[in-house]
Amino acid sequence: MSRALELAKLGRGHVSPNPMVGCVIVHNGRLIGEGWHRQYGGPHAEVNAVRSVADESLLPESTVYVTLEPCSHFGKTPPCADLLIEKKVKKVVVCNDDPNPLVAGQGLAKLRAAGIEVETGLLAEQGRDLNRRFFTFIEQKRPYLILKWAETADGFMAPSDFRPLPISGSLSRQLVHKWRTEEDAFLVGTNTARYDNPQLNVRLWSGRNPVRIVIDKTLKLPSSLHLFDGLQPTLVYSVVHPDAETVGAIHYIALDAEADFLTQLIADLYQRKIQSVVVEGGVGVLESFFSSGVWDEVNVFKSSKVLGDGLAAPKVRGRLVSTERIGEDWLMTYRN
Ligand code: AOF
Ligand code: ZN
Repeated sequence: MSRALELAKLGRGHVSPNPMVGCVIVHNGRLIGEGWHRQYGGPHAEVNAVRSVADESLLPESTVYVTLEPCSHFGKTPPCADLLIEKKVKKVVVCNDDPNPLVAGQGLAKLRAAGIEVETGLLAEQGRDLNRRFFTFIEQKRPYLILKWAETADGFMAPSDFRPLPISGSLSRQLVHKWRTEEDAFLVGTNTARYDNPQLNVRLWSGRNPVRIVIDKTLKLPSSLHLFDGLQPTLVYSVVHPDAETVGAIHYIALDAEADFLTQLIADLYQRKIQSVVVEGGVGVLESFFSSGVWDEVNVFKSSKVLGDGLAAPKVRGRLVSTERIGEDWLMTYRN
């Protein structure tokens, strides 16, 4: 199952909003096949694993290790449970049950009804951690929310005059670009959009661009900003009515000024099937997520630079789960 989890990870950045799933097939203690869900809309892990087996006559004496309950529904592909039944595999060992209402136990029930031995819960905690975005999205009906910023050794996020000043080092910046290929969307507030003029695209890594999200409540941001270059899907949230709902790749969404802004924003992102969002700042937006209590993870790049004065970074909440050296910075990760 450890191997299956490793394989599952190879789908990162390619399968959202589907989960990352890996599968290995073992005959008499020998690995005879393996596969993973490589691409959204493509074959599931079990299909790829079965296809990789050279001698299918071994399958009735084999055990299938799969990180997610085999599906029972006709989605973009036929049900994996049916495939395993058709191949008459002996046993199926599963890491996590599939919370997707289209499956939710029916895959396991189908296998058992066909006389296949089924075991569940092997390395379940690792599996849930790997697919925490998928589980949060399905179970809580909202994207997985990651708050991220860089701060100086003395706790400042920017100089007081808003002048853009790199705080984290080049390796940290490269890591953030890698994240941009893996997470569905990156969000910034009005001041960050205006003063940092971020592009929120992928330049220092290779992979697909994320969706950009900008909060511009009164639609006052200048159209000359990179965010409005139309080069990648961009969602602009306001509380005033836009002139047009869609301008090329830019979508304007007017929320109800009387209702809670973040609650509506998060619900809208869920409707758009955005499974994970990295909130990049600024301080006001980060603080509002902290106060709402609706967030999952914090990533802080702590630099050794000292500013002496400036815009104070938010006070971190949550429990520290890891500390990692990234070039000259420390990356501290917290979970809610
Ligand atoms: C599996 N094996 O490798 C994956 C599964 O639209 P579809 O047909 O691709 O179905 C997507 C759903 O199938 C997804 O939401 C999840 O419930 C399950 N994913 N199931 O048996 C896999 N990726
Ligand atoms: Zn499937």
